[in-house]
Amino acid sequence: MNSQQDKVNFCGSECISQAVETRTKIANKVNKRYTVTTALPYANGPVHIGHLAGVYVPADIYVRYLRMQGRNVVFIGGSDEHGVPVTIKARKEGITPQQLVDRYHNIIKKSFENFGISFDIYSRTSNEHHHKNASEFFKTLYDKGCFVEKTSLQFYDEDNKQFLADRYIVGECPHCHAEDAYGDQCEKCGSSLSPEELINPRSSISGNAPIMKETKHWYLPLNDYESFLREWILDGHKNDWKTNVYGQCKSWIDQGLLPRAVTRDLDWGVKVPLPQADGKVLYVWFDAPIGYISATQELFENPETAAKFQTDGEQATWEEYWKSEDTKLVHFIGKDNIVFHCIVFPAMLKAEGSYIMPDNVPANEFLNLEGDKISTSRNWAVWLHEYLEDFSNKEDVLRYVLTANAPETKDNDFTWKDFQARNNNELVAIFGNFVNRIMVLTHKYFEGKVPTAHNLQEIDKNVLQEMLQYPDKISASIEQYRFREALSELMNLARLGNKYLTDTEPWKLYKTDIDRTATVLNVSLQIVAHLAVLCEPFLPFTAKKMRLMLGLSEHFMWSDTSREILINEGTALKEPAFLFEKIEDDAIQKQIDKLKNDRE
Ligand code: B3M
Ligand code: ZN
Repeated sequence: MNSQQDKVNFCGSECISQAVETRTKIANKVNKRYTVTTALPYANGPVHIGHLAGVYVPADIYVRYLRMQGRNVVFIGGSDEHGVPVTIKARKEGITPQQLVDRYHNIIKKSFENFGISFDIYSRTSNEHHHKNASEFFKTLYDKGCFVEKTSLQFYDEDNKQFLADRYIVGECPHCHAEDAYGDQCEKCGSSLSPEELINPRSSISGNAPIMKETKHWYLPLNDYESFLREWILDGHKNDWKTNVYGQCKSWIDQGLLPRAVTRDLDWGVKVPLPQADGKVLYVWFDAPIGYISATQELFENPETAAKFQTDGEQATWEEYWKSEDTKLVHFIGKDNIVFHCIVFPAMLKAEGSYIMPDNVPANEFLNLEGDKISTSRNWAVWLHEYLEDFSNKEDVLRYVLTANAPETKDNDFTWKDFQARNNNELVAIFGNFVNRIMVLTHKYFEGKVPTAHNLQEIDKNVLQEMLQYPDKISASIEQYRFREALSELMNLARLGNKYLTDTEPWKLYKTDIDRTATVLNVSLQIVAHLAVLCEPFLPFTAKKMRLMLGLSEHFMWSDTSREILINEGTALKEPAFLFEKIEDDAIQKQIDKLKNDRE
């Protein structure tokens, strides 16, 4: 008979002290439902570590954590397949825009799957459903009289008989005088531009100087939403939005908002659904955020994917996730997308009238690579699909490094040396080593079965008590979008385990006191099991390996970690296997050489 069976704590329930209090505080903030979106990457190239660090890993940590809390959450992603960069690249390669986005959508989708980004749906904006939905959204606003129609002079390429929107026009930047600034932005100094500001503009298709020609477009008068935005963001979110996000919003609003064109003269995109709008499509930044809504609709229209989201046997609807006040909407994005998610899209939703506003927009800063800006055009990037060719089964290592070094409050630098150091000195030396030592000792002394804990000494009680503080520490950090801090707390729990081992030295005890050895290993195994559960949001592949290795059949929830005992005595452990392995200098040198050699 197994005396530890069904016990959750060594000393009875009264010792779950303070931990519960903090947890209750956090639980009070629980929302009925969560809609978590991630910026839709442009399907004009594969995704790199900057994407993962800035948006997808933090969002995935957040969502996995919410699910482990038993919260009701939909996690939305998809490819942004419109916009001028897609058409320019397709033209260069001599293929259709559709062929181009088909290629990259599949590569991107696969990369996210490979890294464990656990979307409930990963959709795309070239699909029929989205076209219909975005076009209806536009029509609703049009019918309500939300747009202003304006005729203006715009650049036109006479050779190609085409208006030159956004990136089709290039010229000298009026601010930093870089040669090849685009009509919508200078990549050198980061200023956002409008085409007529460019010095010596030319068509990026023919290279010729364009003429000016009249054209009509529809504008969303952002100026009409200024007081709403002021109240909602500047008064309402001063304390809970990140300072970088709040600061950008404040500066946009204080500068004074202007009407923004939501249509373009292009043939690739969602057709403007008006009879007088032949040859015009919705501006990519108008249709793309609607893509979040389209994807949610697709999720709930498909009985297979919708089945997961029933409450009390009732089928949920997409509207609940976008229109109900008890839903918390969170957009994960990079800093260059702040204005669109905090100003333009909310103004669109407000204009429509039936949608909720995002509760938070935890935008990250940028990740640089070896001291230089990541650049697709200069091929200065670590591409996710290529990383896995060289480091197969090391998805969690990259997730770990990108979280530990995430650009949460300022731009950060990814270097291969730091990647190696964090793997070798943290994952291997602290986390992996602790787990491995306990596994090996249990096999050596107790035939791989969780031994019985006898009388607990002060040191055991203290370590257990301290262990129980971690779930709340990690929760509190995650709920505030501080993922680096959360991860470092997880590592502190592994450090605690190592210290306990050093202090108790079970390998010495074994010679004189088997019962004491058994107790120390039982307690250590509880720490290992807690690590296995708490690491899941950050290191999902490792969590799974650990569950298998520990022979844990149950898939634990976050609240289970308030128990001291997660693994019962007598449980048969599998053979110890290393969770992480050392990365040698030559593997790192190879990556550095590759980066430098492939640079364009
Ligand atoms: N595709 C820009 C980007 O990838 C854009 C995001 C759309 S989110 C609706 O940075
Ligand atoms: Zn510039």
